[in-house]
Amino acid sequence: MKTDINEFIANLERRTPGENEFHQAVEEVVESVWGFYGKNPRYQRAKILERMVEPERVIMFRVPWVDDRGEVQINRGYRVEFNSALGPYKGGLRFHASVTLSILKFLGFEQTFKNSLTTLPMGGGKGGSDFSPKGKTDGEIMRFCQSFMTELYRHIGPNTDVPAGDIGVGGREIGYLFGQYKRLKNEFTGVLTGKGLAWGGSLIRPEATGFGAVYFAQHMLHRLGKDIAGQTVSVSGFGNVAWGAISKINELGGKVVTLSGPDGYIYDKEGIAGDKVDYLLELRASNNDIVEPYAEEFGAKFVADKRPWEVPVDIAMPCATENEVGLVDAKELVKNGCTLLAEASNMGCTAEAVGYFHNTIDYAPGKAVNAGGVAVSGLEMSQNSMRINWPREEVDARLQGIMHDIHDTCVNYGKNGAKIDYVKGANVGGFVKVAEAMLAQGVV
Ligand code: 2IT
Repeated sequence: MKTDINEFIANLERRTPGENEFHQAVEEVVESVWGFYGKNPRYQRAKILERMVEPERVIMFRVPWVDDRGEVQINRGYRVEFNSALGPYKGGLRFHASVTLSILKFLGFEQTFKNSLTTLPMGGGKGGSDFSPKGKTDGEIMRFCQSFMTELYRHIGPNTDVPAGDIGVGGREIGYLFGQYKRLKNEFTGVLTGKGLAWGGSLIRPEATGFGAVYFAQHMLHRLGKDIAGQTVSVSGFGNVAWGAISKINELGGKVVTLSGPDGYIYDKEGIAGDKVDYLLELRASNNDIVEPYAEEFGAKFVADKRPWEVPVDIAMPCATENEVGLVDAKELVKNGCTLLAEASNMGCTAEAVGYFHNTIDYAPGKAVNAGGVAVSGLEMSQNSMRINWPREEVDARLQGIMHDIHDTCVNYGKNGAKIDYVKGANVGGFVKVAEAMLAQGVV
């Protein structure tokens, strides 16, 4: 090949200085597909990879709003429309103080391959704002969402770009965003997913990311002749993804012993079940973004300013945010007997941690494990187009089928002796369809 991999990465870094999360996400994919790319002159001639790392469009805008004291606040809004080879741009909106263009570009880039893996007709996109819902009132959140949508509405649409939730954007925020879109366009349409059940939402969408992640982990375990029943699991985060994963793990007979927040982690050796799972919804609705109240409510142990990976478990499922498992955490997990890590957060492990898992335990990346969320978003779009609502069993059966097929794709492209390289499997499996579609659609 004319360009070597180091040159490719060096070019990327030169063109996108300081975008560290984006570089991390691209490097992982490029390393996985480079061999395959090298054997396909058709792809090289069409500069498929070079085009894939350049978003089709990036929109950045001012979001002014007035807080409860009457003071004017200014945030920055974004939508990265990354790749539309397979369908309308699709991906969540993240509202969090840490949001930068680099983070949204890494998420939009990953989303393209994840959406391809679902087999549903969705391109990749991501957006959000550095607005933090922490400590805000419902009224402030509504006014922020309305101002955000007052600019975003002109760029999106049910056949163009269909946002959904991510960190800091749940049912409440989707409601406010949808209301403003409907008012501005005078159109009731499936422009967002994660909607309320009474107004176009799909059953299972709130649970889908967590349920799908556990279905995927079960497939990994079954391949090894194991099952999640009877296993102890550590989970990070306490939001929507953690909630769905914990519910499904309990249903299948596993036990979850940890949760975490920006303030630290809780260890509940009895297991997080029953009322304790419902309590997570209250914690999220409080807008405080701390997990410690769980320990007070249920008499569990709280460990300040630490991550839950020091707790000995059989399985780890990060459900919070990027780079939440580093090399030290990875070594600690393996040393304490953990044999499987299924990443429900996007890029939950650092590149060093992923490298360490490669030679030790079974590890699967977020773009495969957490694809159930966007998959059910895709099913919500189908239901909206048909103007019908499928029953719970139908959506769940489709979700299970999709997770099964994603696991098969990873096994198919990721064979590495007796082990499966899930990183390679997910990246190559996701890449092939996008590459073929881009090739067919010409130089656009
Ligand atoms: O990271 C993700 O896949 C999501 N936040 C869900 C995106 C979606 O469109 O449902």
